[in-house]
Amino acid sequence: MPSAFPNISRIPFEGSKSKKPLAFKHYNASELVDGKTMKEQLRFSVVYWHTFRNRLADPFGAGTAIRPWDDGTESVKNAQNRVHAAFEFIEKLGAPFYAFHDRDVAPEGSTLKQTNKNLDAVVRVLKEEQKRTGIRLLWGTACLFAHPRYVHGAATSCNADVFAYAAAQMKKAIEVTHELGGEGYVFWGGREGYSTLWNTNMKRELDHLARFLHMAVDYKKRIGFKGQFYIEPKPKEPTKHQYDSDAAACLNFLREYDLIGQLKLNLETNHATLAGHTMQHELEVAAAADALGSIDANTGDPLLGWDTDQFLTDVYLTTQCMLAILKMGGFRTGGVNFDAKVRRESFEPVDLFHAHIGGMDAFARGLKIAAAIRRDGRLVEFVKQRYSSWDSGIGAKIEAGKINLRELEAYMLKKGEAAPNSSGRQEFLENLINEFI
Ligand code: XLS
Ligand code: NI
Ligand code: NI
Repeated sequence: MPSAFPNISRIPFEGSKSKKPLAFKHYNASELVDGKTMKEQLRFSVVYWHTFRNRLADPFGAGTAIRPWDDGTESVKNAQNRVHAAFEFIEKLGAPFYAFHDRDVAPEGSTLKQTNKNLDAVVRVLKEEQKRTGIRLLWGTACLFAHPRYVHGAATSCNADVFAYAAAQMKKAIEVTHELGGEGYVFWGGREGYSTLWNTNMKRELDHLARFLHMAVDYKKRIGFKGQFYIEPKPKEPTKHQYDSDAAACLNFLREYDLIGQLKLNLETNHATLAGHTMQHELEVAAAADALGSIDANTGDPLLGWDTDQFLTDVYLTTQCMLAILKMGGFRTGGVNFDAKVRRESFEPVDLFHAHIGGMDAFARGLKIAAAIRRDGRLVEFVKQRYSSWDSGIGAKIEAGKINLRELEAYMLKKGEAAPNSSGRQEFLENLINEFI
């Protein structure tokens, strides 16, 4: 097969003084930060769907992407050829991982049997390429939202046969992920939600979603798949309301249906925005429940109303992400997965490199800045001091559950008034963070 990117060689690290566009200025894979190499800390992953399948259409116009290696057909042969282009790209970029939906890598056939056969034919090539390059699968997933059969959802469809089809498709996708040594498997609730409550039995749909996930957990154990399961919150798009709307809603759902501990969260920056939260908020919520698993890195556009999934280049945001990741002791099974696409106007193959290089450099800076903030210690110390009234005296007694309402009343009646508050020092802290950026 001819090279898909003949004029591009392996992207080197050149340092911050470099003016070469196809070089890393900050991501130096082998450099140690906080005891691990950048490669180990960041665990970058390239997504198959946006990077190799997205035609760059928008709601107002056709796709613009020029992808010379792709013949534009839905044949298995074309899908197999595309694998070579994908691995050439990921290898030249130097990302250690990739992620896919079953239908990104192989075309749908006219029956489930034929579809599974198509998938197997492409998985063979993926396996060969993983072996040749050492690139690994961060996570796999099933596309349970694109085909018209999923118009009313998959696990939450009103049509029981659709649930059965989705279950069979998911079973196969878990098997394939397992076969490829995948480190995880993601459940993003594509159309698991509603567009109007007039036609929806919400309780029944949620029960079905839980049943679906329990089946997945059981099957995972049965086949000995050791990868991490993740649930990916998103509040809307494509449905008006998605059941997995944000980190808190996901955790509540997992607890209610006795699934907590079985799934961690895969948090996407732009989904946090869509939910009306910050990514920092979502990260904190997940980490507090020991459920922070992986990150889908991207961003929306403040002036556009749809899920643009642009590459994340905001160093302030990557710093917040990496602070949360370092705080929990680093990624275990997850990574920084670029669930992002180039813009419609950036249609040449080389733009895929510019986009990923920018994202990787932004996260490398975020990592280095976050590590420096932690080494400096002032931020952590400030927060620690802010809560020091809980470390002894009345605070310690409340935390330990050693005091009741009557005793608290007696304490305050004697004291007369609460101790004075200290300033929250928000501006001081913002300035402190900017010292490092
Ligand atoms: C869509 C989601 C999707 C998941 C994988 O908004 O981000 O791409 O990451 O199904
Ligand atoms: Ni998304
Ligand atoms: Ni995503």
